[in-house]
Amino acid sequence: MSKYDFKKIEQKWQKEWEKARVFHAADKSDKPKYYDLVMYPYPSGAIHMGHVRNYAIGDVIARYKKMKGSHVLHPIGYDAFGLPAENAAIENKIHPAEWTEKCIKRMTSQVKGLGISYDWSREVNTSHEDYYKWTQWMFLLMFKRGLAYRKKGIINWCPKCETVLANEQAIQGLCWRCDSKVEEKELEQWYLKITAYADRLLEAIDGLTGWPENVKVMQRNWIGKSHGTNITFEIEGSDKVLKVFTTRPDTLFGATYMVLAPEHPYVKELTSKGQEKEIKKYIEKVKHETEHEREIKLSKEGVFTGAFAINPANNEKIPIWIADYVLAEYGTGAVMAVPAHDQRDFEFAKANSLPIKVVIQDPRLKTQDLKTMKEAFVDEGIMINSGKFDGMKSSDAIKAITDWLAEKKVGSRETQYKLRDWLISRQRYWGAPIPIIYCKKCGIVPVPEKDLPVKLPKDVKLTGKGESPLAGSKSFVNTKCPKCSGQAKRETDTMDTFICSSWYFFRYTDPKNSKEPFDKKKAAYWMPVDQYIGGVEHAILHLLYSRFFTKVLKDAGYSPADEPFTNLLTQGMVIKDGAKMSKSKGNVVDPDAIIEKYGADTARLFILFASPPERELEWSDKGVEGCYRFLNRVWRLVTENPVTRNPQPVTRNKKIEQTTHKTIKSVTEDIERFSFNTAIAKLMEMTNKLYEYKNQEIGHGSWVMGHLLLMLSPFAPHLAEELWHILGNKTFILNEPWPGYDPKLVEEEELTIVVQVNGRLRDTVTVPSDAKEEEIKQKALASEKIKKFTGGKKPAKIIYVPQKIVNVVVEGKG
Ligand code: ANZ
Ligand code: ZN
Repeated sequence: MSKYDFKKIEQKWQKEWEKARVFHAADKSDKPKYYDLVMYPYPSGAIHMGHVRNYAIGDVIARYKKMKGSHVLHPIGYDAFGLPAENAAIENKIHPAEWTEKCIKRMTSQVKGLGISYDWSREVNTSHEDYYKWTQWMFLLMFKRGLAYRKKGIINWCPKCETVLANEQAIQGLCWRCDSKVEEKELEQWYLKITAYADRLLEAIDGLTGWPENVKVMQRNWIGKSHGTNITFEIEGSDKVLKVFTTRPDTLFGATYMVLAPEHPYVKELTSKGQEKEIKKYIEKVKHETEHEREIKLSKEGVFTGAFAINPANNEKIPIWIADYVLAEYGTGAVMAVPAHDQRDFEFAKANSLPIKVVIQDPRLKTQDLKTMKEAFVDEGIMINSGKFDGMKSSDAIKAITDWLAEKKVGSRETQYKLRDWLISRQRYWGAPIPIIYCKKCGIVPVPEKDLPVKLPKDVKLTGKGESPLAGSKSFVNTKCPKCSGQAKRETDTMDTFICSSWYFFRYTDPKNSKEPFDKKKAAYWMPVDQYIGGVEHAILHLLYSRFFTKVLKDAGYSPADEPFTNLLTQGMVIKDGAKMSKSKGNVVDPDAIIEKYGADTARLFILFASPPERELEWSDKGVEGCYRFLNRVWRLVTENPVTRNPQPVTRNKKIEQTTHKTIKSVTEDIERFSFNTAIAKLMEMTNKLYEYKNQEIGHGSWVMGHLLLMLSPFAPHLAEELWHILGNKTFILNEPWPGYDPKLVEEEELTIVVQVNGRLRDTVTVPSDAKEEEIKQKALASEKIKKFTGGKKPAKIIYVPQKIVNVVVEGKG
């Protein structure tokens, strides 16, 4: 059997499309705009199947929307700064810029080979001066608005990457990039004040109706807003006071001790002579634990400081301890411990023989016996041992006790967030230099906008060790103060590359602008992104940062949109033999090999057919083979049909026409809900039906086949384009309107079937005219009336008179 020459066809149309600029998006149009965006890739060297999947999904949407009459923006570019290029460059002894360009060249040719409808004229490269100039501009905007600041702090340090990580990049205590155990260090660093936007970032999540629920939950948890009360405790024999943050002020009467984080500023002066040695030893011990380890730690170790606090509710004297389960950076870094009602405190009290006092009665029990109590009672209940609050519901006491404390001026309502400011300094070379100058006289001076970009120097030695490589370039470091013209030094850290990707979707709207990061009007036209597609691994980092940047740009008058991405699709992973495709697992299928053997159309079709976009996709060589066979069937159907040579409409074939209309309806509906796999299945079905007429002149034939190709084109664009032209069309298929259908022709013809039990009419059922025998029998048996007459017995026999009667025979009754 003849196979179609995919290589020739695919190359031919990729050239033709480029020549005719079919994918070019003009800045304006009368049509409704549609901004379709896939997460731009990191130029690692070669694309993998995850990329192919991402781009194939994005392309179906772009092509479909365009044919549906939208003015589509579908851009691509490279997230080109970053550590891997720097490391690879060190290893291969070439400059990261050169390395990156090489990778981009290769990947671009691979992506182009897929025939994705990108407007390449809008390509961005974040490592080019014309881009990072504006990344630096974004930093200055943050600085101007009081959202960029420098502070000394405890930071996450990856010993392997030799750089600082943002909180979000130390995932469960491991480096997000290399999985090394993260260490803590104290360094002076630049931060972006994302916490100033915590509330807005949180509140707007409810409005993201086009986002998957799990991503929204992750963002909410990351921001971690919690309402509670700050309570002030006096310290015995000191004029200092201790503040705690609690979400359970109703348990105040049950606070039997306090715990400070080992880093709490009061620890030193609160520690009594006798406890000094032990406290010191403990602090030394926990110094190297990361925050995450501390959060999940189960050991309930701590040390008594020797000092006591006074519980403001009942004036009881309670001991002050330190323990690593209290985090320095959350709340006030101190807690009141209520072991009867908090499980962590309960375990700590048991382990250290501290008193436990029940102040909330479990409504299911008469009394709570401390001796037999096995765990804390953490639910709501009735207040006891709590003075004038006894008898109250604990949920009401939260407010009542807070009011009472406020009156006594020892408490106030408080809101806390888990979200921290974003640490953006990186001690690496391959990133955008932070545009800041330090002057002895003037202090911190931002680089004036006219002096941007602060260019990366070339005379730098990359070692991958310790300090920022920029510090080694004298010509870079030494400069003049923009204010006083005196000798000054440049900041030598570069920015976290997540800053580059926090605004690239704005740049696509105006990628060549040399006067501004982008033109406000152009951004106003295209933004927000209508559909964003990418991996769920970006659910927190990239998506939260992009939302933050968009809000700042809106406040500064640059963005019309408050949220960057109206709809978000998180694609599933590509797996093989049950595991994620990865080099380390050795189960990678190289896209190049598949394209070489079957062509890009087959690769795209398989990836879209094998699984709905959000789900995992299990690689299957047999599946690929099947998709290839299908495309060949379409090829032969069109090329070998007599009508192809004689496209004059002959007599119309009502049945085929109806099939076509039905297929249009369901494929359209499937694409609308991104159910690409079922859409493809319907095209396969239609092809099978047309095969029954393969060697006849299908009445109305070129119309039918043309419609098959129009619908196939978002999935297998090269083959569709070639056959479209073979049918005699002169236009590009992408410029054709998406086909509509005639609702009258889509209506199902139905049959009414009589259902009998033991020969007597008991019910009727309606079924589609083309329903199969088995389907009709099942429907008859499912009838409630019939069930009543059969008494639930298994029928002895079912007689079927085609298109008329189902007779159910049961023994005994009936
Ligand atoms: C007393 C208490 C009694 C608490 C009780 C809970 C239950 P979220 O919801 O996460 O905000 N806490 C406060 N600051 C802390 C810190 N720096 N490190 C560790 N734990 C800290 O949790 C707030 C609760 O976490 C606070 O309420 C406090 O314990 C603890 F029956 O105070 B609670
Ligand atoms: Zn100066």
